[in-house]
Amino acid sequence: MKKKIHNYKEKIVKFCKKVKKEHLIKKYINNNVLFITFVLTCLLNSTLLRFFTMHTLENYLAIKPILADAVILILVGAFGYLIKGKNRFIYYMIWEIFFTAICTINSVYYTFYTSFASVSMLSLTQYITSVGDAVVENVLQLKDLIYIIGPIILILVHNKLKKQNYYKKIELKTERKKKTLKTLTAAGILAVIFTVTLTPLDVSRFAKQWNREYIVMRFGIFIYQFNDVITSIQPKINSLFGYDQAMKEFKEYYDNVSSTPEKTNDYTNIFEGKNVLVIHAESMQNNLLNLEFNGQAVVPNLKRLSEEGMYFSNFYSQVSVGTSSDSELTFNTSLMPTQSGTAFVSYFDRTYNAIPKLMHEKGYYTFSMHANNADFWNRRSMYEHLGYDKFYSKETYKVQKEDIVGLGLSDKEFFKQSVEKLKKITQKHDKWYGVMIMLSNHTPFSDVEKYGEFDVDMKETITNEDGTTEEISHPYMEGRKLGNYFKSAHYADEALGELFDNLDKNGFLDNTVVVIYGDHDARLPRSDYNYLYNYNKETEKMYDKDDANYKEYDSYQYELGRKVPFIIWTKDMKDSQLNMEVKDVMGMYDVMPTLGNMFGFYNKYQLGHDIFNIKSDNIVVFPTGNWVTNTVYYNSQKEEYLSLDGSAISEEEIKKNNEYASKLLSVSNNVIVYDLIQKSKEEKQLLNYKEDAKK
Ligand code: GP9
Ligand code: MN
Repeated sequence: MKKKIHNYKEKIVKFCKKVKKEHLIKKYINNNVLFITFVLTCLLNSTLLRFFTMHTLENYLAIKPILADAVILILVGAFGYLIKGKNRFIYYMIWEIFFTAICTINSVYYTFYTSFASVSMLSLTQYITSVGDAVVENVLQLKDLIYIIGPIILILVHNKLKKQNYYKKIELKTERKKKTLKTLTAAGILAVIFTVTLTPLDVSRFAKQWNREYIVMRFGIFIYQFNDVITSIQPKINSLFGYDQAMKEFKEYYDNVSSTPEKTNDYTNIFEGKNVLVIHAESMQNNLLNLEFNGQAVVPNLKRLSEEGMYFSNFYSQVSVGTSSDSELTFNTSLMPTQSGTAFVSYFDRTYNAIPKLMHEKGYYTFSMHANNADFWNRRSMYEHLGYDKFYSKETYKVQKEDIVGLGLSDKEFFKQSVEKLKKITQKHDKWYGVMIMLSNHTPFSDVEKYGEFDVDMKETITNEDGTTEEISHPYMEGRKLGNYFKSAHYADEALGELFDNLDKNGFLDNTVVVIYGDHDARLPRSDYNYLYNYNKETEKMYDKDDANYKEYDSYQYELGRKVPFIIWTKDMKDSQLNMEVKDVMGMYDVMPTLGNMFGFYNKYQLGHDIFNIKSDNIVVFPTGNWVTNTVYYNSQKEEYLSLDGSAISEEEIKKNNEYASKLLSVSNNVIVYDLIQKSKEEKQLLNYKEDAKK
């Protein structure tokens, strides 16, 4: 082995000496001027693009995107060697223009949308007009025209080469093939180097494609654009096959469902006409509500709201890989996340019967506020299809460096600025439905210094030998991810408290129903929960597994512990009959039917139920095929269940619920992938038209 390495070393040293002695680099440059010019000018353009869009030095000189762009350019450039005479220049010129166009379009698009261009959006006329306007507005900006420098240099070099008779001296056929192969090998080697530098996060973000800045920064603009084309086409391909079967299943499922609500209950229309403020509480878990450290509640404000309002204490989020966006999808449409891709990114252009759309139809001004990039989870596009009148995204907020916590603008500052926006909204609109999406309490919960003081320790007063007392601390949760999460959640809760004070001060709570949901669990390590529940302050360690005090937080408890809070609150609810805790199991897909009954809107295609109709018969289905009822949690991968009340469950019931779950998931997926709400509308219109024609 050692000898082998030694041999390699010798060979490399020999090769380097040869390169130096025979001036091989100089010779290579002289013989490959056109190829080199093509690669370097395109590389210059893609680097300039990153410079003018993402601005920081670290960004535009980052090696990974340069490497990725180089792989693509060398790959494309290699085939140029197969071409003879001046046609070789034409080949490079066509590609040069193509790559320049990609840079220019993205540069213009970025100025307008602070994100990179996506084919899926350009293919929609509404975007063409707005991007068209953007082109006109920005056409005079030098930074968008600078990329022309690439083709100009290539033309200049070509003219010079022509004079030097370069094209007449072009290589023989066998030589040309050899050069192509060698260049392809070089591209291959670079591609391998690039691939080994990728992290799992890079790969997962690449697959999802929505975090465009991130992808451009890791994979370069050319691979980004290629991936964008593929991910934009994929949903169209998915929906090409299986349509008839999907429509059949859809009709069977919904044929017996009425187009108007069938049942009324004590809560029908109780909130009709009131304003609505929905708060999307990032990563807020239900188990926080009953947690204290040294007598201090982790989330005192949320706890108070749950005690004053309608509190659904057995509530689950039903997200898949689309996390925040999936919870928004299910909240708003009562449909489940898609089986592949995410609805917000891959299927944003479908027809949805969504809460904002239905509230808009009832005369409400509908909006969403979120101080993050508008393209995060493709919200900018999806929101139009959900029926929001306006999206107040990061562009509309003042984001100062000192106000940043975690992913972006702190929740405290976000709420402060949002209330100012609300003041303006209420001047123009008497009825509104608004959503505020929080951000600070987002994984990895590591911005600990910014969360403020909240000790996650065990304090103890001890008496010393001399009779004096002192307080000591066992900082058992400090420095752990779960401990940091508590601090982060405490911060977010404080922000919520400030928001309510501010809303109240401005009279916004008098005629408003506040709806709060945790969007999904915080995906924390189970081992941290075991530590939390099994810490022994005497030994400053966990109890042994065989200790009587040891309580294992097992995988089922973990699953059940992923519950999130769901609260419906009004200022005057505290002393009313509406102040209650609903303990029946409930999922995010039950929100739309439940709120619909209260506010007077209805969606025939909702998959969940009004909790006040279904009550204890409810079943919550997860995208994995798992499901939970009041009495059983079923894990479909392991094909095993946990009885929640000690009672036995029959095989028959498991089978029935499994069939229910798989049908529901299949119908939901088909509705989205094949755009069946829209298609069935069109079918009905056609039928009516035919009948009218007969008359
Ligand atoms: C992004 C925020 C977080 O804007 O909503 O998304 P998540 O990572 O939770 O899906
Ligand atoms: Mn989220």
